[in-house]
Amino acid sequence: MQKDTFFITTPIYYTNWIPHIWHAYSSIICDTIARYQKINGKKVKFSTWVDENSQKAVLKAKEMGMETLPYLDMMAEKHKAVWDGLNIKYTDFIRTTEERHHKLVREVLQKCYDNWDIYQAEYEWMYCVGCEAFKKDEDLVCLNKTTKETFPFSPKVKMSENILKVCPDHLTEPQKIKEKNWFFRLSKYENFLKDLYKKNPSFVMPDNRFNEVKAFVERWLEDFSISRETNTFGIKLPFDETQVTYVWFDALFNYVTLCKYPDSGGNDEAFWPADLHVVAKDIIRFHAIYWPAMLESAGYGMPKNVLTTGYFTVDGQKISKSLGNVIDPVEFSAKYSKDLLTLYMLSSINIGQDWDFSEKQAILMYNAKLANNMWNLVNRVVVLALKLGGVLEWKKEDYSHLTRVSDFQGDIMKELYIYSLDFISHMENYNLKSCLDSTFIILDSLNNFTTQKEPWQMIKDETKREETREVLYTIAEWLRQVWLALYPFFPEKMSEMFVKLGLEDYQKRLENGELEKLISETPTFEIKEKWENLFNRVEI
Ligand code: ME8
Repeated sequence: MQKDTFFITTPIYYTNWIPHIWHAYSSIICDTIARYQKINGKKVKFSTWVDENSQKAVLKAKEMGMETLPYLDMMAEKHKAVWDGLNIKYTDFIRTTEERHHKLVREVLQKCYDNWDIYQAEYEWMYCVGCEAFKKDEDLVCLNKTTKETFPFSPKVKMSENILKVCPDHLTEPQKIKEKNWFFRLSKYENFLKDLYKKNPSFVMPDNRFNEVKAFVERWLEDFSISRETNTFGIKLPFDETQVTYVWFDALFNYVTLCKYPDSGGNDEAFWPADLHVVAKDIIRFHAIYWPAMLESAGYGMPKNVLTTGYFTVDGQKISKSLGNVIDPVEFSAKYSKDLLTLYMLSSINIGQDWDFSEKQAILMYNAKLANNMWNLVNRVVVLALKLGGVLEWKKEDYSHLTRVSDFQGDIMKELYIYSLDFISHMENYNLKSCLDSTFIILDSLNNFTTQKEPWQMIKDETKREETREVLYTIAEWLRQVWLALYPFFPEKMSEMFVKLGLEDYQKRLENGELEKLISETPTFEIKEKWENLFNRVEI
């Protein structure tokens, strides 16, 4: 039986800085998918917010001369302001310093401990605070301090004051740590993981990332430390209060806290297992290897899919504060529009690819696809419909060949029918780029259809009034279908257009999960006046 719930999660973001454009990418993907599931009738839980028990945040607070907790309060609000500023419609928010999360993590740690999956051992390792992860030589690169060049590490390279062994992402030397810690017996779960991957061929998406995960598990799984002796900030282990939980062990369980102890005070356990975790490639091992093993140990079911995004650069350069190319997503969307940001992010690349963020490309794409392709067509229909009194009515007998798509006549109907089916399948597979691509192809076809039919000529001929109405109805009806499809991407603009078409209750009905019903209706359109441009061209 199909579940009537859908639980989607963003990573919970570190609070050593305010979310930037790349964090917005993950959140916009989740927002679009969550909105689609909701209009499609599912009960949706969409969670996000902050990962607070990290050393990075403690160090950052210190650097700013603040106590840790007030610093975290301040940052949590700043993060929330970003998501609200972008109209990300999350349903659940979590801070990992919350009591409910401490409670859950201590419960699951105890379960894993009772399950003989946690043991004590002494180790000496390298730790990168930037990644909040343990590192081995093979995870590091060499950095020439003078030239700032990096090159692969090998035991033959002689380290010196000038040649350092650093984390490839943060270009900092990892700390050397020697501690007596508690370890999670990951090695015990090797067969379990292999089996899980075999039974769920799309557990990690896209395939190339899944192959990397499988290859990693194939090589060797090592137990990992789940506690820290020297840190004091974090969740104390229930079986050894002198140590705090390693930030990743705690952070991953945020997804379960949200179901077991939801903010509403009730119980959302029906939402577990999660349907989709959206993460970037930097944290795929945590989500696809550690996480299922930890869940299995604690007695929870497995998430359905992990969707992995690539990494992006800005104008060809790695994003960094020192280069000054960090983009604030709220500022960016205020300068242009949220639609421009969404369109560019979701239709430039397939999810999973690395890419380069370019403001110029974003503008060009918006102008071509929304300002020209879509808006010109809308404007044509509106102007011509007004000349016929503004009402385009569904005439059951006369138009039966038009929207009863199974009886389609002519190429445009066939194409539209295939589009509808493809769109759903792309959405269900989280291929957001394909959803948008196929939509813009359909809009091209509708534009061609309009040019061929020339309703602006037809309208001049009294004897062709009915035919003109029929052509305009076809275009308007298919614009309606396209807008229903695009609603999860551009909810405000689509709602506005529905209202202008005389479909006042559409937003409400969509939010009630009536997408399917709306698709099959054949409403009357009532255009009252000329529309102001909703997709103005942006000058570069
Ligand atoms: O890793 N390109 O938090 P984080 C695309 N707290 N996406 C990027 C990116 C880039 N250059 N850089 C970051 C953490 N991201 C942990 C997660 S979850 C239980 C704990 C996005 O603040 C991407 O989604 O470092 C990545 O997974 C996330 O930000 C990491 O955010």
